[in-house]
Amino acid sequence: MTLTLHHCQGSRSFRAVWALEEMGLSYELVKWPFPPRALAKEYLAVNPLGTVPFLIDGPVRLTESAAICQYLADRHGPTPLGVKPEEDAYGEYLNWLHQSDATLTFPLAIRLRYTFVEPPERRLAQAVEDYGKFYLGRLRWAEAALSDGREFLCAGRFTMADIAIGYALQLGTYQKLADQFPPHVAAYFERLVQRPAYQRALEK
Ligand SMILES: N[C@@H](CCC(=O)N[C@@H](CS)C(=O)NCC(=O)O)C(=O)O
Repeated sequence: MTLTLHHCQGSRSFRAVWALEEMGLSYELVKWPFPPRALAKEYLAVNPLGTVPFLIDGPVRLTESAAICQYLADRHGPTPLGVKPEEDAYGEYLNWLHQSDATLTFPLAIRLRYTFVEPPERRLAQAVEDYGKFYLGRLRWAEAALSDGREFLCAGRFTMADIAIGYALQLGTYQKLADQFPPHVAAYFERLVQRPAYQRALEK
């Protein structure tokens, strides 16, 4: 059964592309202009939410990027990219996966909306400034974890948690906030972007 991923360049669906590339799975990539809701209304017939990512795996449909990472590891493994409930790092792993979108990408999505998606007369400089600070403040959890010298976030290896958080850092970079990343976070992101699968995902 073929995995099909609906994707927009630079969006959260990058998490899924990166995860698929790290795992070496074969998949069909369907690309849409951003935001598809406005620029490709026929996409609403595929995913009524109008959002990406949208992963199709037989009868299974997923719309959440961090859940897709977890699903791919658990359903299409075995792979060291997943962390099992039996492992000590399991709780930490789940927390990173959820933190990546609910805590870190969320303020950037508001920022993006008021810098780029809305028409010029509805753009809000105050929201851009406030949500940029909000995001940077929320990097303190990752900064504290990484300051003990660890290479990756949890379990002593590269996992889906690094993909999920890595994209939240990539999006901050796209929004020109990288020069304000705390030092351990900045060095960690530099390590992530060296990965061949990250580079392949960017090319896709
Ligand atoms: N929590 C979801 C959010 C999905 C989402 O909002 N994706 C954005 C792209 S980054 C989108 O499709 N926005 C277009 C829209 O809302 O119309 C996830 O992690 O995948």
